[in-house]
Amino acid sequence: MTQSEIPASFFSLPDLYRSLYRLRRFEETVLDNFPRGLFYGTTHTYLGQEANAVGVLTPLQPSDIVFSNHRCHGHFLAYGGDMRALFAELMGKVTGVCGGRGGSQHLHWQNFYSNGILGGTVPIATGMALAEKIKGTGAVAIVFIGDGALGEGTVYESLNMASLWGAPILFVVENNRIAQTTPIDRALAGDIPARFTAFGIPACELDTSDVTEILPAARTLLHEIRTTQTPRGLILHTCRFAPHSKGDDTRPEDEVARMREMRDPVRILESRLDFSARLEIEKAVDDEVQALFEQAVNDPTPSVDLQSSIRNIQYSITPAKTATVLDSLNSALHRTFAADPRVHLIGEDILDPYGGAFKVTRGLSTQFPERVHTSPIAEAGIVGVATGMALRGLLPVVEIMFGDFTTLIADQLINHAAKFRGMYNDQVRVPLVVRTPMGGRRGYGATHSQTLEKHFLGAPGLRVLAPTALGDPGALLEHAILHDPDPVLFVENKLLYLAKLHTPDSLPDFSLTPRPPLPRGEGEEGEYPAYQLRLRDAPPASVTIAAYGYMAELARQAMLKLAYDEEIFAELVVPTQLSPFEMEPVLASVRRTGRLLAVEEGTFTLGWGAEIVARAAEALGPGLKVARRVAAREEPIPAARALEEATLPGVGDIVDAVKKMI
Ligand SMILES: Cc1ncc(C[n+]2csc(CCOP(=O)(O)OP(=O)(O)O)c2C)c(N)n1
Repeated sequence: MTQSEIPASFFSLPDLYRSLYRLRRFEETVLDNFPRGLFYGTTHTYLGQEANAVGVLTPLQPSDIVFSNHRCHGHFLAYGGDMRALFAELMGKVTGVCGGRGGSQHLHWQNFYSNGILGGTVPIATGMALAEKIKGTGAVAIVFIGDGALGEGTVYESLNMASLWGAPILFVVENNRIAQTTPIDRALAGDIPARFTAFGIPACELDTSDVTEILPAARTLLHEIRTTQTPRGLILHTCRFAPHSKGDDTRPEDEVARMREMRDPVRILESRLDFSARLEIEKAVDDEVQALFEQAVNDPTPSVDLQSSIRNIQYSITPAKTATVLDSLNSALHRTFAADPRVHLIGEDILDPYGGAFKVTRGLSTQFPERVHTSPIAEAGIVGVATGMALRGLLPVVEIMFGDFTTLIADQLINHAAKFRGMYNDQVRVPLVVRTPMGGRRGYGATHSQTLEKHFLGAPGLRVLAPTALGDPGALLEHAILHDPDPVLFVENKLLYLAKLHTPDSLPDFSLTPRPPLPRGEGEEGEYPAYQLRLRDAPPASVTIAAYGYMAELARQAMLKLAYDEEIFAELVVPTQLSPFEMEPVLASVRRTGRLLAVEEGTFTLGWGAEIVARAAEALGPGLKVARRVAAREEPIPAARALEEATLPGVGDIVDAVKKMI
């Protein structure tokens, strides 16, 4: 449909004026009252840009999705969000859009989302659009960004994937020519439409504050997206009338005054309305805004009984049936794909016959070609896309080819996926699993050998799991994909892939106690398991070793050496859930032994070991006689075998550390 085909009756001027004026009065009320201390935190007002939100969002359909940014109030209200709830959210009230947990930048209601991390929202919205396409709902996604966000790499990863994969999404760039205090000519090279053209995405550019020009253009684009199931861009050159936030406007006053004179969306429409009708609208809106503001002022604040947004979940151990950790993981992926059509896999080089860098995904693209998506090299982008899919009801699994590249996805995991459940007041779930191989000892050198999971431990809302050769690591993965409601970082040690699975029968020297899956009581949820290994028929242990992943294998070898060479007996505790961390299995053992050695392959400073030693000291006081840590030396991991061995902790280091403690 072309613009000329849109019936004039599609919009009514008084309705549009009312919408614009509501946004205007809301933001003015916020700015006027900020100095009174009624609002908490910060705010980014939409003054001057109202025509964009009203123009773009008026033609929306109920199932369509909107992902907004820090400057989200206008988008939220134009979407149909409740004004009292928005006032209340800004005041930190329990009646707020997210119960006061989100604040000005973090809103979620119906199909509206916003986040204050620039650029990172774009792959998520792209993933949401793809999820709706996969589900066949006909819904489209709209993502709003400013000109400043065009500096973020994830935006281009998203344009690439949206174009490649035909995402039904509208990218709206609101170019107010300034990012906080930085003018566009200091921050943006080239021109904006060319950015869309480069990715084969048709884009429309408008330099207007007239909502009656923006609305038909947006409507046409949305119609095209809906019918072609491909993305579009909309570049809106616009004007910001107020400071970036509250008192931080660095622009000359006359420049802003000129904008107000020439480009005020409210005044542009005002002149086309009958005077008395306009006054009537304004009076009604003024009264409404004032009443809603006062109601919000009187609303209660939330109680301080903050609950953790992450809940522990129940896990049942399926008996190991396969030979190696790799087989176990691979067959688990096949099982999850067969069990649930919502499971999708995204990653680099995961198609058969290659089947992924470590072959964990082998066979999946052959058996489930529609649900295995080989991706561009865009780690942050694909985790964002998967997060969007998870938010919209799919069960995405991402493979990050090497764990070293998790530095690239840290923002997506920590600032987006892991936050949404808590930040949006428990209204959403992000059932996303990111799998990645970590670890050295293969001579891959400094950028393909690291153990980096410590950087993700303790991130609220994120679960970090590390499978071991004990039990069935595939069952762990299967549970994470199908049943865990929260984002999971699943850390697979490379050397474990070819390790044979242990069962109680295959460890003749040891007694293996898988910690029972914990329903702690009726309706209560448990944890992923921790295992405990003791030498059979040995005297009481005098030291507890805590280790996970491949280091648990080395610790097991060290236990044998210590017993046969030194007559020192140890107990080994092997958790599979590293974060949030459940100390009790470690404490139970240290209560018997009084000594704790924590072993990890990552570097020493601020590692997992530091955390559990500190927790043991807090919990046990003098009951903990001595503690030590074994970890990697703090240097880039060398490639040469002997040098790499000297850098990473080995059996000898564990034996030496235990001997020093006894
Ligand atoms: C990743 C990230 N970097 C920096 C910031 C801090 N910040 C918040 S808004 C902003 C300016 C954004 O400019 P633009 O994208 O043009 O949007 P506008 O504020 O003009 O609407 C900055 C730098 C942020 N929130 N997120």
